[in-house]
Amino acid sequence: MGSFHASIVIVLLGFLMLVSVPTEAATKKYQFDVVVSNVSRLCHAKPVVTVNGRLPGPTIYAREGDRLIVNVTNYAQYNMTIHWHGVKQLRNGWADGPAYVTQCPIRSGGSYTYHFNVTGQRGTLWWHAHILWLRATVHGAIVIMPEQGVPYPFPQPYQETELILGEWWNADVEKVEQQGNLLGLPPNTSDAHTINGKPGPLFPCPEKHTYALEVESGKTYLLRIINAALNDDLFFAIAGHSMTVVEIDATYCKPFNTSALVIAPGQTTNVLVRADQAPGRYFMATRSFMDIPIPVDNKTATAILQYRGVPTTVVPVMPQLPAPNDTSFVASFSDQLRSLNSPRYPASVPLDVDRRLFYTIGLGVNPCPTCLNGTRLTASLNNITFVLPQVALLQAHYYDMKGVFRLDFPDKPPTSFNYTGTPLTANLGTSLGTRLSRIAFNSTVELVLQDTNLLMVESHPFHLHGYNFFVVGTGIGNFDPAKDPETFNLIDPPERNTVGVPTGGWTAIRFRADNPGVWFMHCHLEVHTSWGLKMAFVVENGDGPEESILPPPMDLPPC
Ligand SMILES: *[C@@H]1O[C@H](CO)[C@@H](O)[C@H](O)[C@H]1NC(C)=O
Ligand SMILES: *[C@@H]1O[C@H](CO)[C@@H](O)[C@H](O)[C@H]1NC(C)=O
Ligand SMILES: *[C@@H]1O[C@H](CO)[C@@H](O)[C@H](O)[C@H]1NC(C)=O
Ligand SMILES: *[C@@H]1O[C@H](CO)[C@@H](O)[C@H](O)[C@H]1NC(C)=O
Ligand SMILES: *[C@@H]1O[C@H](CO)[C@@H](O)[C@H](O)[C@H]1NC(C)=O
Ligand SMILES: *[C@@H]1O[C@H](CO)[C@@H](O)[C@H](O)[C@H]1NC(C)=O
Ligand SMILES: *[C@@H]1O[C@H](CO)[C@@H](O)[C@H](O)[C@H]1NC(C)=O
Ligand SMILES: *[C@@H]1O[C@H](CO)[C@@H](O)[C@H](O)[C@H]1NC(C)=O
Ligand SMILES: *[C@@H]1O[C@H](CO)[C@@H](O)[C@H](O)[C@H]1NC(C)=O
Ligand SMILES: *[C@@H]1O[C@H](CO)[C@@H](O)[C@H](O)[C@H]1NC(C)=O
Ligand SMILES: *[C@@H]1O[C@H](CO)[C@@H](O)[C@H](O)[C@H]1NC(C)=O
Ligand SMILES: *[C@@H]1O[C@H](CO)[C@@H](O)[C@H](O)[C@H]1NC(C)=O
Ligand SMILES: [Cu+2]
Repeated sequence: MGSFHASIVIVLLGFLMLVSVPTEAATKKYQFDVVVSNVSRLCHAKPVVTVNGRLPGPTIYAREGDRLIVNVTNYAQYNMTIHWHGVKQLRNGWADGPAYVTQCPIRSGGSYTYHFNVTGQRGTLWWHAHILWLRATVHGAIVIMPEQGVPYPFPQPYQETELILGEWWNADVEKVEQQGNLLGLPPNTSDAHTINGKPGPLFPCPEKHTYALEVESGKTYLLRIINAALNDDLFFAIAGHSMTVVEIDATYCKPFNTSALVIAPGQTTNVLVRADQAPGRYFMATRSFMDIPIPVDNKTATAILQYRGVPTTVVPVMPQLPAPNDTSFVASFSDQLRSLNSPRYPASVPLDVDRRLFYTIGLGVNPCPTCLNGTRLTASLNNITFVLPQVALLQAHYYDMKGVFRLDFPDKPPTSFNYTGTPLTANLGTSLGTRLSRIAFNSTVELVLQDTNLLMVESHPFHLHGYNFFVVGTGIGNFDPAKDPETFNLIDPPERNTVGVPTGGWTAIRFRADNPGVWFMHCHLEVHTSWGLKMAFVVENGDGPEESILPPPMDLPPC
């Protein structure tokens, strides 16, 4: 079924007017078969979990207002769930996907059909597995076009394409995760980065797996860039070509030109690129950003911007990426991000705050008698290492099941200290718990995420499910509640679903809690998520008929 929009041409006093009348939303159906496929990269062939045998998986194309029906059938040996990253899932947490948060997993041999509507959103998002480390190979793009007849608020590109940045391990990624957990140490870093699943020709392998984008001289292209890496913030640049950033996390932003960009796991960035250089071959390249001395995959993945007609024997030009530890590039790039805030796409920033939250991000060390050092690395928010339950939190909330979680997640850390002062390396234990924070329906929330020097400082991309939020402020050092709010941008702050908290700094976000449900919030570095850097909000129902959680679907997987 196509999208039903009647275009009525009215000839009036010699003026030709095109009026687009939306009539009915379209329904788009997808079949996702979770299968194990033999994939070969970097001279290594291995069985990996994929959707429909593809890496990256299929792109979901939708139009704002569409209904999506995705039947996920699990033929793999692992339990599976799929998260539609950035889709707001209004009243519909049942389709959100994080395992043991909004649903129990789809077991091997089972199916679950995700039903959701794309309401009031357009742009680039993505989907990924939300269980274990399986999103390393189970991910793909979601492209939401504006409603029929509604143009982009930037020049119409000649063509558009998705660029999915990823990470590849030669070993089985679940073995890597398990080994880290057994030892209590950080798991092995990846062996390569990839662009659309391919590492590019800089890797010494006979099979050259390279993505190439053919362009025509003088034309403009829209690149939808997605960071699907598990653990790495990434820089991205194209040799010789400037990029105009026009959208982040499926919200339009004020356009600006840049020679490179930084993108954290979970984020998306749309850029316009004009093929305005001498016809040739230009590398698009991506490499990690890491501004503390810990092991990281520092290898560069490349793809090729190929001008039509240029022989493929021409050696491509390499772009200049920022230095791997270029914190100031990241700060100034982030500083340029502003919501478009136009009459059609206003930035509805909450100006008054009903609920103020202050969460410290900490790394830690807990006892582990079976681990190599007798300890395991851990992570916490307000000193709580989140423990996933055996049944899903949303069901426990909806059916009022007792004993699954507590609603006493603290609004501030148990003790205040010099958060980003000298490294604290003693007394690094945390308390374990399944503790959630209750938020009143439609209240406005301000959350300050404060990095700490417990063990060490590090940057963390935080993702909130069920909402977009406004990034009203950020800074280095300790957040000062007396002074810092004066500097908040409440006019056109960037609106997104994943934001980086800088190394040894803080980030303040605001959102209106108008979507009832149980919503996960976590660091999008999978290594930290598995160490417990996560929590969930319980947003209560409102009083109105359209202000409560929808009933669960019949095929919701049981625990
Ligand atoms: C996987 O592919 C490699 C080469 O591409 C091949 O050598 C190997 O036999 C395949 N394994 C399976 C289980 O099909
Ligand atoms: C989902 O797909 C599986 C496998 O094809 C099929 O058995 C099942 O009936 C489908 N579910 C729905 C609701 O269509
Ligand atoms: C999606 O929208 C349709 C109306 O177009 C509605 O019937 C359906 O309940 C909605 N589904 C969800 C999950 O919100
Ligand atoms: C992790 O790396 C170490 C050192 O290179 C290696 O011995 C080990 O086998 C790797 N672990 C996995 C699960 O691949
Ligand atoms: C970006 O650069 C192009 C020329 O390369 C220029 O036409 C355009 O105005 C610039 N856009 C912004 C937002 O600065
Ligand atoms: C990348 O990391 C490896 C191992 O940590 C190191 O030996 C190498 O010098 C690094 N390469 C670059 C270009 O920084
Ligand atoms: C970044 O790394 C370079 C090379 O390793 C080093 O010389 C420089 O001091 C580092 N800069 C910062 C700000 O840490
Ligand atoms: C754990 O032990 C290893 C090897 O014995 C050592 O290199 C590492 O620093 C220790 N890590 C911690 C967190 O204590
Ligand atoms: C916090 O620690 C930093 C660095 O160790 C120090 O410069 C600063 O004065 C301390 N702040 C407070 C309030 O003690
Ligand atoms: C965190 O909790 C543990 C266990 O209760 C405690 O030992 C530690 O002092 C706490 N740390 C902080 C920074 O509050
Ligand atoms: C939420 O509160 C705002 C501001 O008071 C109000 O405009 C809006 O109608 C409320 N929304 C709902 C769904 O109650
Ligand atoms: C798969 O999920 C089910 C339901 O939660 C659970 O009982 C089972 O232990 C899980 N299997 C594995 C291998 O984790
Ligand atoms: Cu993190």
